[in-house]
Amino acid sequence: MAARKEFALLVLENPLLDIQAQADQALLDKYELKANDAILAEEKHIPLYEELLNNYDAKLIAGGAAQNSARGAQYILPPNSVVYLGGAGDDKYSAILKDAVKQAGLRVEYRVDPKEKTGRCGAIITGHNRSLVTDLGAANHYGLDHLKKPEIWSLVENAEVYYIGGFHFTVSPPAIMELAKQAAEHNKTFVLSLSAPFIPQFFKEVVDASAPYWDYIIGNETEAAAYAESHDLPSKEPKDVVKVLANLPKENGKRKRVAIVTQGTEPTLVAIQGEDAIQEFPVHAIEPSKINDTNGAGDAFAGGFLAGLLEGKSLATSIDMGQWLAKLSIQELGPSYPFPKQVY
Ligand code: 26A
Repeated sequence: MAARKEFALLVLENPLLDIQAQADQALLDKYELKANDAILAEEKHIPLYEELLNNYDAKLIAGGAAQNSARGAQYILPPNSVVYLGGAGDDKYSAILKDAVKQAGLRVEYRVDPKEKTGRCGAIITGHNRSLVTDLGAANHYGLDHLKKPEIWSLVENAEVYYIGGFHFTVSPPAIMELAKQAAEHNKTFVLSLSAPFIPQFFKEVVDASAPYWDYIIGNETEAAAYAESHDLPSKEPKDVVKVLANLPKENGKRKRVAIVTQGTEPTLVAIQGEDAIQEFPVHAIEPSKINDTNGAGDAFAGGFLAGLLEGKSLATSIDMGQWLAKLSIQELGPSYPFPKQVY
């Protein structure tokens, strides 16, 4: 694939600012949160953000799952390789996001909403777990009005690979489907992440509508289990689910679907459409004392993997690039990457 082409990777999802802090079980209990989860904020969660900032010494860090992946891919790729779309406000938080993407060299084309605030995500770190509570704000107002603007659509037409964070199913399924169809029609690569258990669970219909367009589908073991549950699969085992995902009906017959299920420190599983064997790829080992937090580890994996795809690397090397970038990211505070840059 032509890595030399500028902005060959186009990414769509929800730009968010993470309000991240180390906390304890008491805070999780107070807001009825699981230690390891990602949810949309309800009314009762709104005071959490102030509480994190005032009482837990929270840090403001650029987030938004696929924006983290986009920064990660651009971290590896030559300048001007990745462009990211999503909705943001015109405020202090979006200024912080713009600084972070600038450092990574990521081009962003936000739909700037004059009235809504930039989305925020409370990231509560307890040990190696993270609980994410998102108030989407302006990110929730993304849609075809922006995607179909001539200057944005020309970026879509120019790109070779589309990466959509599944969290965007809560925002604009029509925008996702537009990219999906564009990919199939022009034999481009469509990559989707399941993002969180609640996506295949509660957004099943729109996820399923996009399934025929997946060239690559990426999830972790909890997302695979949620998919299995909502689809009444006979087994929730990652090994079984990864095979089902790879073999769902597919629109573009020119590309075999690849399904990837990560499992934390356990090996990453890969199934290819029509093939019996499941491949396993070990993660890059890390001393537990070197782990800062695991917020964004999965996003970094996707970013490294996408960079490999863009560079035309083999599947095995692309997976390994994902594992490598995830290892770098978990040593940083939040979903970040080390500077000066390291080289794969
Ligand atoms: C719609 N939701 C819930 C979300 C998110 C999200 N990104 C987009 N949409 N909930 C959490 N995140 C992001 O996930 C990253 C860690 O993987 C957080 O902002 C965090 O940076």
